[in-house]
Amino acid sequence: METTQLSRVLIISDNAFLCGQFIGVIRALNAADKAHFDFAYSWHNKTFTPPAAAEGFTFTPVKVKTEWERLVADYDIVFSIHCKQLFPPELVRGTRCYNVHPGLNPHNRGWFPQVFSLINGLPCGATLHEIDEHLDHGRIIGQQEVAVNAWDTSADVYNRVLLAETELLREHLMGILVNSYPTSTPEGEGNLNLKKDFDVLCHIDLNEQASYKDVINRLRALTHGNLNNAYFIDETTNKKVFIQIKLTPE
Ligand code: 0FX
Repeated sequence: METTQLSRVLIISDNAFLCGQFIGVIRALNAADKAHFDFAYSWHNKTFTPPAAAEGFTFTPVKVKTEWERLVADYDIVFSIHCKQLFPPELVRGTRCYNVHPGLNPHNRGWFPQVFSLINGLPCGATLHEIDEHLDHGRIIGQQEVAVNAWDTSADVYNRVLLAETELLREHLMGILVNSYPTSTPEGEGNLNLKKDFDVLCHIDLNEQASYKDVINRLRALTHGNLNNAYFIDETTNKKVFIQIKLTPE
């Protein structure tokens, strides 16, 4: 009897919502297509709780920096679904690696893209791409820009981006699994933001001069639900005072 080797696919995610969405996309695949693949799930971030959609699945913790050799040996395809770890070059070269990124590469690559888009006006959206040795940089498989309204906060735009990421996965997953998909080169190197850039933005210097437009953009970029991002230091108590903005279109 002929036996066909299953392709082994690893999904590494630190984002429960998107991981749940991805599981939904996999579930919706045609049963005959799906039968050729064996899916496994990993995470790293200690605060990660597997989504309800993953009930009954096993999530194995992984450290890609030290475990890349095992991953290369064990998996044909590795997906980063908002995995907070940077894939080492050995992993990227050793097996097919893909990233779902909450930004429109090459604009505002890196940390919290929509936050920076709300400040610098660069386009924002979602990108599904091959992982290369640089951050959010590889060949692009699919992209979707999202609209940004004058009254949007970071959370409003981010929620749109998550849906765009899900759409991209739905559209391109099968092509990636069977290793047959077109790609395009990103339009240049763009710009890259790191967590430390976000941290700098959060500290509002009360003596800084700026236009109302810039102030409103910075505060809406730093308003994300109830998270404490933007703050100034109260001179009397030396305590941080956190700021959120509410914008209501008529
Ligand atoms: O998973 P993720 O949406 O994405 C982040 C990076 O932005 C992304 O480039 C990277 N590929 C991925 C692995 O990690 O991040 P998150 O779930 O920590 O945050 C989601 C949003 O929440 C973020 O875009 C802005 C907002 N946020 C989050 C934190 C932790 C804040 O406004 N302040 C915060 O302190």
